[in-house]
Amino acid sequence: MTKRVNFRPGAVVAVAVAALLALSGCAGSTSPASSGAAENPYGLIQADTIRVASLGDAKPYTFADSQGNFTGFDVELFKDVAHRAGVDNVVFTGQDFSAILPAVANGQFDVGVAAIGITDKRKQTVDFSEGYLAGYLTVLTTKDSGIKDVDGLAGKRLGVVQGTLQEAYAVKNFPSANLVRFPDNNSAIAAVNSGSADAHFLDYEAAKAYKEQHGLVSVADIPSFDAPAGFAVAKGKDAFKDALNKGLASAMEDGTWKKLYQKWFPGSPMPEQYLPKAEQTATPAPSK
Ligand code: SNW
Repeated sequence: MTKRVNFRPGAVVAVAVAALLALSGCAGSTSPASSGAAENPYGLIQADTIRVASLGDAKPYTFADSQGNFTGFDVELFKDVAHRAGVDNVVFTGQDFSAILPAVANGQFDVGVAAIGITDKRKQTVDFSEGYLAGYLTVLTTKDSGIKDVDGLAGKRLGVVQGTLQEAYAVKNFPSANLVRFPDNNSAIAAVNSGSADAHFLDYEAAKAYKEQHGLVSVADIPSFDAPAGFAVAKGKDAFKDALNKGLASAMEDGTWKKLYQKWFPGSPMPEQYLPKAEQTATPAPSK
């Protein structure tokens, strides 16, 4: 039996259109919606780009420089890790801190990078990479505020950025302070400088930077080692999270993490757990 080959012009056009679509990249890297697992293994908003929700005023973790470019420890570390995961196009956008995790959870961004401490509560909203930074929460005030330690916060106006661990810590541990909630560090520091707040409670390294800039003083450093910072990703993006963890581990093991730490946090005590294994001493760092 000879099968009759039916040359229908319509069918030929349909095949040609399909081939063209495939070639033109509609099924490839630039199409957000139609990208399959093969072209977009990490399930990114756009396969060749990582969109990062971050902060413009958390120097030296994440901040926008005078040209508006994002830089800092977290930014450089994340870009290095993204490169190891095969993505070099990394776009940072500044948000209010309290907006970062919701925006990651609902898919407006691929990841949140902003010294975000990993906690069980936050894990209800997002997944986290392994930790990459563990440090202190610092109370910053003016030289003449009269506040000498955390007991001195009683009856004083203490700034916190909404949604931070500092806010939660202050609610729990500084019940006699009058908390003033700010959207970001810059507005809180402006309030301290103008006298409308007495102190601001923020991350150690950011406090150090503001201290140098405005002649402020720190009166308490509270360990936050139980909430190391991690990269926040939407729940269930396991391939993405695994790739970030793999990149992070190799950035730690080959000394890149250490180099960036020394660049951005000169003189600060170095958490040992992120150093190359050969450089870790036998005695583990205290966990509190
Ligand atoms: O818990 C610490 C961690 O140990 C390290 O010192 C980096 O900062 C923290 O993750 C706490 N960071 C705050 C938070 O997660 C504020 C973040 C911010 O202002 N960018 O709420």
